[in-house]
Amino acid sequence: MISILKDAHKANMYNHPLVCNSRFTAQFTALFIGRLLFTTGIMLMASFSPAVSSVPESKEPVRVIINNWTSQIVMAKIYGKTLQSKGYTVEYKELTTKDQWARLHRGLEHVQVEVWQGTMAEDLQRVQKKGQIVVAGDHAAKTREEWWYPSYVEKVCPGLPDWKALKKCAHLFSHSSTAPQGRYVAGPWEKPEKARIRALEMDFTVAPVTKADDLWIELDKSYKKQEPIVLFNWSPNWVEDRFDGKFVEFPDYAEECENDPAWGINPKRVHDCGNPKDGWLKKVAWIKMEKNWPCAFAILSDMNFSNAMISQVSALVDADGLSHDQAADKWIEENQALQTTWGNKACFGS
Ligand code: TMO
Repeated sequence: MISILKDAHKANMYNHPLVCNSRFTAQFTALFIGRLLFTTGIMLMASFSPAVSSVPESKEPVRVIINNWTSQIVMAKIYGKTLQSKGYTVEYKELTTKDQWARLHRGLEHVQVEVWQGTMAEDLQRVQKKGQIVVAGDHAAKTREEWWYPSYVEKVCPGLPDWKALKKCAHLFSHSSTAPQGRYVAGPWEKPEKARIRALEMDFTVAPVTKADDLWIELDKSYKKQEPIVLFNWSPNWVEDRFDGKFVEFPDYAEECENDPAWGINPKRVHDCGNPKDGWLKKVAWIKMEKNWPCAFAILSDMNFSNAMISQVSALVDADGLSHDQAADKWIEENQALQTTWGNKACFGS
């Protein structure tokens, strides 16, 4: 069969089947149909190949920032694995939320999938002014980062979640590390907590942990003994699915609260308010990303997590014990239909 086709092909070079119809043989008919299919194939490929073959647009690694709390790490991996499935080279870089900005600005890192208003708004605004980073859209999730307590605390401190009740009960939260003052267990992210405590004249000392996991260890210890504890927490997070508790209600957030001492209940100090209650959650990229890797940038732009989705990915790790990679793989496996819609236009042509 192969030799017949070869011969037919040779003959065809001189006797085009369309011209020499009188000498048509079965061989030529077969060849003609074959050619037709082949040509159609080529034409189809030609019309798609520029977009397909250009992804990945470059072999240069796309560098994805890994911070230090679960949902961010899992979502960074979901993003990275999505790129890898399209042939991109992906590198991860562990950085604190403080250190990430200068590197994004210089293009040493390219993507941060979870920028929270409560902890990062000021830094984002500051670097955005320098023009080297862009926001690749917001997630649907509404965020909150605030002091939080398990519900049983309300029994011994009536009036919660109002902050004035907490202020009155400060002594109940006293701990060997802070006695006689109440202990506020803070996260490892820089926040003006001391300034708030001072502005609201609360009898608390900030006791920061060095990594997010330690927050849950402290919560667990107190929970088992049903001892009062107030700690930094955020939403969406797995904690709200597995523990019954509430955020403390401080005076409502306003931008002036951060820079105008006259604003708010303490006329002499800033930070006499709580964090935003329905904060944004943004995806941020290096300015040249869209040009260098349009498909990867489009995937980032389309990636959109709701509150429930974020709690779920963090619970896979913090409650169910999967590794970050396992959680990302599991999420991708269960959400393939959604994942394949990301970046479609830029990745496949239109
Ligand atoms: C940035 N974080 C979600 C830990 O508050």
